[in-house]
Amino acid sequence: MTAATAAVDLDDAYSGYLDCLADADEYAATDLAIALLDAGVPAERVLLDLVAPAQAEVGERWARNEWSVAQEHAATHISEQVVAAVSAYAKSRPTRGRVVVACMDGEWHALPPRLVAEVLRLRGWQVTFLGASVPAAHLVSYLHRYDAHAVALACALPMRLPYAHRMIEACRRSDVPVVVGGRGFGADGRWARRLGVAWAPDAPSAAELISDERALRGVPAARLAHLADDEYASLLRRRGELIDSALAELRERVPAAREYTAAQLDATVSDLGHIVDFLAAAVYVDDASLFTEFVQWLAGILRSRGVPAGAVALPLEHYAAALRDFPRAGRMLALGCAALPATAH
Ligand code: B12
Repeated sequence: MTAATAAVDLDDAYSGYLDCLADADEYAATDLAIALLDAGVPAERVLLDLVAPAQAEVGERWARNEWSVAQEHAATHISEQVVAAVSAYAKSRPTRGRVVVACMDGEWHALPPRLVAEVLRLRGWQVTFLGASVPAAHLVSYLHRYDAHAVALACALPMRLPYAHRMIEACRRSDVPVVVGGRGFGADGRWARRLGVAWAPDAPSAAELISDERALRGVPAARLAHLADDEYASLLRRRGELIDSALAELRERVPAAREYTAAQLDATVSDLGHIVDFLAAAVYVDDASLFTEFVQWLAGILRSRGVPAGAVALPLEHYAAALRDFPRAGRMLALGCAALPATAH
């Protein structure tokens, strides 16, 4: 089979694969992937041009409130099964050193780095995949024990960047080169550059970087001098108090909020917490776009669930008033408010 035919088949297969995910039919999904492999489509293409974009589409359907959390979980489980089946079919055997692949502490998006791990395996690396939320201290002692050539760390949520930085530094102290990836570092990897760590946009680039130890180690240092103003640390200390007071104001100003069910209350507290966490991460990397992108995303998520954008404006204004003595956070909150549709205010 030529590469061109394989590409056409993969395009056709993509919509069929999404149908399998929608029907929660893991047998059909696995058969479809194995049929592609039988037809000569390389395993790497099946992982990166079928499973990966389908998972991104799953996320879009959840964001538009077309799919429930349960449907997303079912689809993700099927994709995990398919990745395992593709890996078993490929039967790759290691010819190169060990690479440890792990999610940052508090990071539960294990499937994206799993795809990276399988691509590295296909390219001959001996891969140890540690999965979701690995505590920094445990990762470091593991690296010492197994003499890793490199460690690949995943972060899907920008709000985890301060923790990611701590973890990157811990790996560095054990002298193991680090490559990072995932949506959490920004589409162009700008927050990885800010943290002074090598970044790869996708699995093939990660494989190339890992083969080039000089490139991995020769990354310009972190640029975090702004942290001297202590805004990030103070914001973290005030997290609980900020969420409590924002919730109190919401209940005072929006009568419907006083009647929230336990589930609605949970979701509200979680959203109020996410606003503080994304703001803190934006302050950490000193980039307002991290916060404004999040605010627009949150407004979109709530809009598709029938919640007006005013529900985002109110806590932003509350936090801005409470954080009057925080110039950088204040500027980011103002930009966040401005990024909301005019109807929100
Ligand atoms: C499945 C899923 C989950 C599952 C994860 C299960 C699992 N086993 O992975 C669960 C249910 C746990 C989950 C939870 C949450 N999720 Co989620 N999730 C997803 C979803 C739908 C798919 C993830 C995936 O597999 N993507 C496919 C991969 C292949 O895409 P990728 O990231 O682009 O990966 C490529 C590159 O980025 C790169 N890469 C990725 N990782 C790495 C790592 C390294 C080392 C390297 C080098 C490269 C690299 O290479 C990959 C392949 O080439 C995404 C949607 C999406 N677009 O990704 C949302 C998504 C990431 N989740 C989102 C959110 C909001 C959450 C929650 C906060 C929801 C909530 N309210 O609780 C929680 C947070 C949990 C946590 N603390 O981690 C948002 C994030 C939005 C934002 N503003 O940041 C997304 C984008 C959904 C959306 N459209 O809004 N989620």
